[in-house]
Order: sequence, then structure tokens, then C-alpha cells
Amino acid sequence: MIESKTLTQFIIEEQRKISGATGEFTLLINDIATSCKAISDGVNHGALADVLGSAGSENVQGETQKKMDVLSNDIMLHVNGRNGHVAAMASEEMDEIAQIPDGVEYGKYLLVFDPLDGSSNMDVNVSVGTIFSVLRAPESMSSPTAEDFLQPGTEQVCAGYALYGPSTMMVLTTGNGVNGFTLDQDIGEFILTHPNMQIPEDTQEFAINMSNQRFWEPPVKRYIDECVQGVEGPRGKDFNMRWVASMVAEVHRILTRGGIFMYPIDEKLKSKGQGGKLRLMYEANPMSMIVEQAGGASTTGRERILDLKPEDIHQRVPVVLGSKNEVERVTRYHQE
Ligand code: P6P
Repeated sequence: MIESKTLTQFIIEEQRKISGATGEFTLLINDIATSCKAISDGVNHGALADVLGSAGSENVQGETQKKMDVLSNDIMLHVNGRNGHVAAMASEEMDEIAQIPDGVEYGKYLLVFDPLDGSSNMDVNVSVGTIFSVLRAPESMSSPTAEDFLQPGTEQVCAGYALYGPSTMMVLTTGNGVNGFTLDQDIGEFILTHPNMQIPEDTQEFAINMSNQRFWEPPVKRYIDECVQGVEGPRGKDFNMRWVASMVAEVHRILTRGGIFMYPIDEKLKSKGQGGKLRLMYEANPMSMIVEQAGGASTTGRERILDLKPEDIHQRVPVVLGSKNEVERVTRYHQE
């Protein structure tokens, strides 16, 4: 595979297309790739490296942290905070933003991430992933605050994820399409294996947690009912269902063969005062940029996710993303 293009070669070629590029962005992507390789190593060792099970602590979401959640978060902070490419970082696993180490100069970028999404799957050996989003640090910024992160998803300069599955992959967009790279464990390089990923506009596969059915709003109930009615129903075709409970795995399947992924608002979430299950800054926004760049669509059911003005770095939103024509149908049902 050595004749193939590595991630490093790919991002340097992308950098050359941007006049005035300093190379700092390229170096940041390189650091993110390094941190994902290190997380992959931890995930792949599983029980052998004593990284399964609970860390005996809770994160800001009130969720029990897995040992690998804490280790992945530490890796992201350490590897991406030390080289002066970011001014600050924010993580699902931390209440407050993370300042970079003393003595390290502020970089031009802000990095937001979910270091190990779907980590409840770790103990049952099902795919998990790292989701990341890169924003520009505001020109006016002196000392980074959480406010500096509250930029709409359209401001992202880069979004991506690493998927720790049967193979470790990195999928990345910098606004010029979506490209997938597979980690060659023998040489420790991400190799370009899925250039220009595109989501089919139609699909026969939906992903939703059906156990929440009794809590859904009518438009969601209508959409799923029609899918389940299959060829005898108004859709005139049969649908398949998938639910991995790992957003990275769901999005990667949709990028690969199409589909629609839904985590809508429902009465249970409303009763807890939550705006959704998934988080805007480090799940919905990066995944929405990737999906749109691959020809798909991503809304809350009512509005485009990338247009939302964040109010809090841990804000939750409803998510309906994937094959364009299906997302538009669900959004239309919410408008009718
Ligand atoms: P549920 C994982 O915890 C996550 O944030 C997403 O990766 C995943 O799609 C969703 O939550 C799963 O939620 O309610 O099915 O456990």
C-alpha cells in the first residue's frame, strides 16, 4: 500500500491550494491524527491493557466515565495542546474549556472533541470513535473563554472522526469534500482509501433507537411508521433498520452506503429539560459538516444544524442526518 497517498501527503497537497497558508493547520491535523493513532492503540488492546470498565467518575453530562473515556481525553489534550496550534480546547468529558499549557503560545485554532463517542460499547467490543471539530480562534481573543467557542457550525474549518472498528479509519473534511483514510498498522500511517465520499440521495435504511417510540413527536412517528409499513405502505418500498448506539459507526455506514440517522427531540428528553440527546458542538456540528460535504443533509427536524448559534458548549440538539431526500422528507413532515 506504500504507493498510496498518506494523510500527511494529502493535507500538504490541500495546503498548497490555499494561498498564504502557513502550514499551522496542516500541523494541527497531523497532531489530531497522532492522537487518534494513540487512542486506537488503547482501544485495540481492550482488556489486555486494563482500559475496560468504569473509571469510577462522572463527566459533566452526569454519565459514568469509562477508563478509556478518561485516557482518550488525556491523549487529545496532551498531543494537541503542546505544539502551539490551538489556543484552547473543549471536550465532552470536561465541564470547562481546557487552557493550553503555560509557556505554549496560543495557536490560531480552537479544537472541540468527543474523545470517545459511544464508549458504552467499549465493554462489549463494538465500534467506537473520536469526533473532532476545528474553529478559528476569534481575532479579538486575548485569553480564550467558552464564549469564543460558541460559533455556528458553518464556521468550522475542519471536521472529522476516527472510527475504531474492524479497521481504524479517519474521515476528514476541510470544506472541499470528504475523504477517508485507513490506518496501516504496519507503518503507522493513515492511507487514502476512500477518496471523495458521497452519500446516495435516497436510501432504504433508517437508524433510530426504537425503544423511544412512545415519546416521539407525530412527524417522527409518521415517518418511521411509513418506513415500517414497507412496500404495502405509502413509501412503496421495504426499509431496513440499524442501531449501533455509536454515532461515528452510524455516520460512517451512511457515508459508505446511504441511510438516515435520527435522534429526535422527544417527550422524555423534554421532561428532563434537554434540547436533544446529542451535543451540538462536538457531535452534531462536525458530523453535519461531513454529511453536507458528502452531498447529504442534516437538520434538527426543523432547521439546518450548521446554522444554529450555540448558547453553551455542551448544548444538546435533535439530529436528523443522512441521505438528502429522506432528511428533506422528515423535515417536511415537521413543517406540515
Ligand atoms: P442511546 C453515544 O452515547 C451517543 O452519544 C451516540 O454516539 C449514539 O448515537 C447515541 O448516544 C446512542 O444513544 O440512547 O441509543 O444509548
